[in-house]
Amino acid sequence: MRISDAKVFVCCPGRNFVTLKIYTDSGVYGLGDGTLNGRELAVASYLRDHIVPCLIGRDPSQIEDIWQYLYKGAYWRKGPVTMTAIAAVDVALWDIKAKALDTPLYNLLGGKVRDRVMVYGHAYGTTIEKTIEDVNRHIESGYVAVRAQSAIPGLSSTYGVTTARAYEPAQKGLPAEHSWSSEKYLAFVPTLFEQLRTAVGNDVHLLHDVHHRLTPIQAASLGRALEPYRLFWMEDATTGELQEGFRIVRQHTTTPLAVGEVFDTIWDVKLLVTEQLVDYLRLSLRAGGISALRKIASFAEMYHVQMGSHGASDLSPVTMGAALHFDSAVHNVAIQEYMPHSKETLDVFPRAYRFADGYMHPAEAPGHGVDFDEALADKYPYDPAYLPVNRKLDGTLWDW
Ligand code: CS2
Ligand code: MG
Repeated sequence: MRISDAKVFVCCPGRNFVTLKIYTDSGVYGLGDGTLNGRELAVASYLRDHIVPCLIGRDPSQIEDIWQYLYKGAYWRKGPVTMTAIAAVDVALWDIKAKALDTPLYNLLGGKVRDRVMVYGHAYGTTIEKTIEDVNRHIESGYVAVRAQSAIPGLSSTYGVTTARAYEPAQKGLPAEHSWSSEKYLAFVPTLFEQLRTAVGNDVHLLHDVHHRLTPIQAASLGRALEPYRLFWMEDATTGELQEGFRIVRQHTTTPLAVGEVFDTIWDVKLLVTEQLVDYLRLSLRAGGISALRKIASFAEMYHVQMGSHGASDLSPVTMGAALHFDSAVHNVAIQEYMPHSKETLDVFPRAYRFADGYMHPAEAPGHGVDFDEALADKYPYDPAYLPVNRKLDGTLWDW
């Protein structure tokens, strides 16, 4: 079998997605997700202009060799654009291999180690009461793990909180500017979780995302303040470029720590893993695809670190579908983020994975089980949208 062609599609069914379709001379095709929120066209060009011409004529079964060729052969390694593009190729090739062998993808990764994948949903509210109501709504619809975010009193907007039933991480047009105060945030969050834990009891896992907004010592103090409420994890408590920063957080708190949605390679987690500075790694397949994430998971397993991959709605259903095969087959996966896509998005990506009672089930069809409706996608052209930028109350660009 040979790769006969590959095409890159950029569409905006509610939000922007980059989709790679790799065709073979046997008629089997594979799909990969090349979406990088707010930088979609950079990945589309990287794929179209620099990768696709190198793929034609190659044997699609040589997934590892193609991965190494794209990573090492470019000379310029790592980085979100490169690793997202490599991920799109890698996932499409695993899809082709599994379809060619007529089996669900999880079978090529060692087979299922769990019957279903625990997911966490996103609850939020403009007040503590509304946040509690939304957590309860999630529990009633079956969720056993819920992330809770609440508007911070005194700030005009809070990332991850909206009055709409679903929030979209990026906003249309040029980046919006939000204000930020670590002091107001730190004074508020322990009260949120105190009231939340009292309201919902002990049976549900509660999670919280700090979005990298704190310094290590601030993150340490928040972790300590949240200990009585027994979080499943505190996510992105501080930035991860300086992995040593997590030593400060770790030495002061027993609140479990998760990080990694912005990481791109195994090198980004080396110290975090070997020094056991975090409990969960949140890299998604965007970080180099299944081939890369398997190695990261095996490395983490040696150090009692578990996986809990990023699953925001700015990763396309192709990433979710493929991630569920990874989650089903990899032993040290603990949980998967699940932020449902809009109806327009789901219509463009017919898929066979499903949610039931707080858990996700991977597709049982051959491959990863997610398809792409090109004709429908064509009706939704690219529409620029970006994540907001944050400034501190004195106007300084927030730097953590
Ligand atoms: C968030 C995301 O889901 C999460 O944990 O941090 O909303 C994240 O901000 C976006 O995926 C960024 O594109
Ligand atoms: Mg996050």
